[in-house]
Parts: sequence; structure tokens; C-alpha cells
Amino acid sequence: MTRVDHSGMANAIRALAMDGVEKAKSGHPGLPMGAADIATVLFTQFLKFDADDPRWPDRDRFVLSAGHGSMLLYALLYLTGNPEMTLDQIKNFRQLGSKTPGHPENYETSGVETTTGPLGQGIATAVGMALAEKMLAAEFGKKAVDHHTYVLASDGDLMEGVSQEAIAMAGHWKLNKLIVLFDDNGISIDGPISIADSVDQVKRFKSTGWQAERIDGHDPQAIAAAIARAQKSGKPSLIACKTTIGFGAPTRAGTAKAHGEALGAEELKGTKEKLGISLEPFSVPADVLECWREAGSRGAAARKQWEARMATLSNRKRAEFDRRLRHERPAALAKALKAHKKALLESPQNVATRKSSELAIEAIIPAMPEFLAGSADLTGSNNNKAKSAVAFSAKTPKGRFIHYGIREHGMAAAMNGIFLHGGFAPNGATFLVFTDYARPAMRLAALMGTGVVYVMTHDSIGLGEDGPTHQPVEHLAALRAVPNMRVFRPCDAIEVAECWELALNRTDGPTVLALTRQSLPQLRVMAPSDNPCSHGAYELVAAQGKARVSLFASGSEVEIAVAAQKELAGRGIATRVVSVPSLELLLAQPAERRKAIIGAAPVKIAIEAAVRFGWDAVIGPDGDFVGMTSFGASAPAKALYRHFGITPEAVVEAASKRLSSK
Ligand SMILES: Cc1ncc(C[n+]2csc(CCOP(=O)(O)OP(=O)(O)O)c2C)c(N)n1
Repeated sequence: MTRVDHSGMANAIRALAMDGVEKAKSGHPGLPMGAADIATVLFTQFLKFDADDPRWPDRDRFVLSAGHGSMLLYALLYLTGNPEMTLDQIKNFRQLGSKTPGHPENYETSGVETTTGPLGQGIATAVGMALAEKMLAAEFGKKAVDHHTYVLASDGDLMEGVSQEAIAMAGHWKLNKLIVLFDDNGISIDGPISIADSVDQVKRFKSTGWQAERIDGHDPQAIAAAIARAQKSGKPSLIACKTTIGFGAPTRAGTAKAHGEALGAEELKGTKEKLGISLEPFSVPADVLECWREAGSRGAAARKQWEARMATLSNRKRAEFDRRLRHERPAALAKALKAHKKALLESPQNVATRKSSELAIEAIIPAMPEFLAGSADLTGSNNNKAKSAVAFSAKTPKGRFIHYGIREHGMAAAMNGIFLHGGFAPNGATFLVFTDYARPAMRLAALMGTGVVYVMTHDSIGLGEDGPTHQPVEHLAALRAVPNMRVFRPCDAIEVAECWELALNRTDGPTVLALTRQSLPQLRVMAPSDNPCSHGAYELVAAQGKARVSLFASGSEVEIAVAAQKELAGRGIATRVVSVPSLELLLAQPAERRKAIIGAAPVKIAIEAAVRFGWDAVIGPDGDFVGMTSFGASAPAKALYRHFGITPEAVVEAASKRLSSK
């Protein structure tokens, strides 16, 4: 550093963090104050970024995994000159509508790569980003893709279980461009972490296939030397940076008191005096700001060089790269699915929907090179690996199927990172019941709006013998309750193709495809270009005459509804069947359409091999529900459907009872 020394620059971060938290009267000053030296070295000497163009595709990614330390990131964005991060935004920390929310939100603030806050998510998401970088570089070459992913992680990040899943994958895949800076301050909310943890993080990471070392996190030379070593490593790197939380605070430094509350006027004054910072709130000396702004524009040259390199690619390759990064789907996708549906109509497939999904994937893959499937060790059961798909590995980075291992949570978090990085449309698979193991990352997907697809097979008691531990009953309702999560439970091969199409074209939020283990008949005899699943539900079988009964069902229970409809019609009771591949999408339709689909039949019955929760919105509190009220049991599927009374006979009986009491 020339005119301004390192500590002057680091202190600018500390000052803004302290003042921002003080004004908001809430927030976390301790981490930004402790990690300011690490961040200063990283941003001024290593991070490849251009503050003027925060979305430049070949920028290095920086993930603040310890999202509670958000003021660190906001201070860096302001100091380096991100056009949207003004000083007023810093002053509005944690206020409604500001670009400085309590925890970093990727959809609120340019320059924030991913939402963080739930500890462990950031580092796990970053693994997905580094994976996407490696795969995209293998496909488009280093001219186009050659950047690092840096993470700042805290004790809490490394204590969370998902971090183990994530680092194990990164080590196994040799994601050597992933560099984690561990803010090793030994303090969490309850006090010193020694009260709850005695893991040697350096040994832990080393045993997981990482390069790992310990340094003094307040020594700029040591930080720089360690990052330089990490950049040369053939493995992902952990740099455990010993720091003092709340660095500089006279009484709170090094204590849990520095973690998550404003310092208060006296402590703040004392800190500023100790560090030689102006007492004027939100003031950054002009020469310090100038140096920071230089750091912010340092990457402009690298960006221009990248643009020059991109200009040497063929027009076709360049256009494809841009399309992929924009998450724009290829024109060939719609054509491929249209042909696939036509073939299904000509030659119906009475197979499990997981198998129909495999058939759809086989049709999709040649049309969509960004399709990136994976499974948490259930590949043969989830049916989402195309025959042609090669497994990804450190040695085969062009492989487009990912064996995530038995790591549902790590898989879901990595998928977020893959999508956020850009260039791929990730889908990941396990059993529906194990969405419980992936939920925190699925929730973040919905919050951030990542267009990922979860291929969730074995979606009910219909999976049979594995029993209640494996049979989801509450999961559909739970997933439907997540805002911006789309849940599809298709009933046959045509609906599966339609739902895949909707899922892949949804790039602003995640989609769950709930698929069966057991075979189902192909019920659909038409595949109109206006995809009926796009409304969430549609009339599959019309009533003969004015309907007295409407049957609503999803997935495997549509077959039951159709059988009941036949029986009721035979008895002269006009009955219609409404297939409901997506309950929440139906409920989100404009009122007129929703009313038309739900209809006005006096008797409404819903059938789903799951709990009733949510269905009242369609059938009303007095409508009949044929489904589950308890956990399942271990037995063949047919026996279970009989045992739990989810049968055409039960539906017919419920309808008859209702009609006789009308
Ligand atoms: C999954 C999850 N659990 C709990 C919390 C609440 N929380 C916020 S910070 C924190 C721990 C703070 O310790 P550390 O990670 O070492 O951060 P530091 O004290 O160094 O700022 C906790 C428990 C959270 N954000 N995410």
C-alpha cells in the first residue's frame, strides 16, 4: 500500500460497521471489526472484481458465509465503489427497503453473491459455485472461465453439519480454486467456543482433502502470503485466521459481548480513540476512500482483458456462453419435449412417474447442454441419470451427472451455488421424505429465487415395504407452505413431461417434482400446447351432464379418482375428475380460472396419499378427504392403500354418503 497504510484501510471497515450498527441499534459489529484485516488484504490485493460491473461473469466470487457480519460486506461494497451502495444505504442499515438488510440478500443488493445468515449455508453454497466454475471452465476453456471462489466463514459456519458435507465434496472434487478464510476468533454467542467445541479445524480440513494452515489474522503479510499459497494449491484451501472479535473495543474485544449488539456510545468512542478513527460517524478520510476506490477499479483491466479474450471465441460459442449465463433455455428444449409427448401419445407408457421422468430426461438432454443432474446416492432409484450422462469427477470435469454422496443438505446447497454461479440448470435427487435433510437449503432456494429442480421420488406410502420412515406423509404440505416453492406431483408420463418443462423454464424459483416408485397408467390422451399443468390443475375427465361430484387428486391418486368416477358414473352419478399436479399453483390462479377449475359440484372430494393440510382451500372444511391421517406402515403398496382406505371404493362410499345426506 502506498499513501495509506493497511490499518487505515481496515479501520475504515471497522468504523462503518460500528457506526452502522450503532445507528440501527442492532446488528453484529464484532465480526467486521475482527475480520477487517483479512477482508482488506483480500479485496485490495487478490479479489478479481470490478465495482462498476458486479455481475461480470469471470469475477471472483466472495461469499460472506457468516451473514450476521453483513456490515463487513456492505462496508466493502461502499468503499470499493459499488454504484448502488451509497453512504446513505450504510446509514440505513437494517431498515425497510434499504440495500443493507440485516443479513446479505442476493436479490436486494448488487455485489451480494448469495443470501447468507443461516450458518453453514454460505460455505456450502460456495462449494457449488466453485464446482460450476470448474465444470464451465472445462467446457468453455480458461479463456472464458478462470476465477476463484473466496469464503469468509465463522466458527458457527464450521460447526454446522452442512459444512462437513460441503467440505467433503470440495475435497473429493479437488476444487482447488475454493479458498476459505476462517475467522478463527474462538467466540460465539454463548461465550468462548471451548464451552461447546474442541474440533481442530485445520486437522479436520486436512483430513477431508484440503490444504489447511493457521495464521495470524491481523498480520497483513501473513494473510497475503497464505492466500498466495492457497492460489497455487491443487486442493481447496482453508486459512484459519486467528482474530480478535470486536478488534479494538476497549472492554468488549475478544468477548461474546462484541458479537451481536451495538457497542454503545462509550465503548464506540473508546474504540475509535484506540484505533485512531475520527469520532465523526460514517466518516472515511478522503485519502483512505481514494485508495479503496482504486482497489474497486483495479479489476477493470482484468475485465477488459476477459472481454478481449471472449471476442476471440467463435460467435456461436460466445452466444452459447451468454445464453447459458443468462439462464435462457435453448429453443430446442420445447421441440424435444413436444416430440417426446407425441411419442408418448402414440405409444403410452404405463410406468412409475420416476421412470417417466427418466424418459423425459432422455429427451431433454440432447436439447439442453446445461442440464446437470445429480443424486444423493440413490441414482438407480431416482432415475435421473441419462444413459449418456458421464459422472463428474476431478478427472472428468465435463461429466454432467454428480454423485453427491449421502449428502442431501450439501447437495441442495451446492445446487444453489451452481445456479447462482450461472451456466447450469441443476437438478438433484433423493427420496421425497429426505427433503427434511435438505430443507434449509431448499428454503434459501425459494427465498433467493434459484431455478433449481428437486427430483423427489418414492413420494408416498406407494413406495411400500420400506415403511413409515421412508414414506412421506406431511412433506407435500410442508413444501407447499414454502413461499415461492413450486411442488408438482404429476399423475402420468404426459404430466411428467409437462411438469419437467415448467420446472426447467422456471428460473426465478425452485421446483419439486414428486414422483412415484410404483407404476401408473398413462391417463392423458391429449397433450395440448397450452400446458394444462401450468394452471396447477385441470379437468381430466368431464362429467356426463351436470356434475354432482368433483374428485380432486394428485399423482398416483388420480388413477384412483378415475376408477371411482367410472363407478359413480355407472351408478348414474355425474362425476368429474380434476387432476391437481400443483395445489399451490391452482390456488394462485386468478379467481375466475380457479373457480372454473374447482367447479360448482355440491360434493367435493380430494384424494392424496398424504395429510389433508392445504386441501380445504379446494374442498372446503366440510369436503371429504381420502388420504393419510397417520404415518404409514411397512407392507406392499397395494396392501397399504387398502389398509389406509385410499381406494376407489372409499371414494365411491364417501360420495354416496354425501349425496344421500344432501
Ligand atoms: C443455522 C443457524 N443457527 C443459529 C444462528 C444464530 N446465530 C447467529 S451468529 C451465531 C454464532 C456466532 O458465532 P460465530 O459463528 O463464531 O460468529 P462470531 O461470534 O465470530 O461473529 C448464531 C448461533 C444462525 N444464524 N444460523
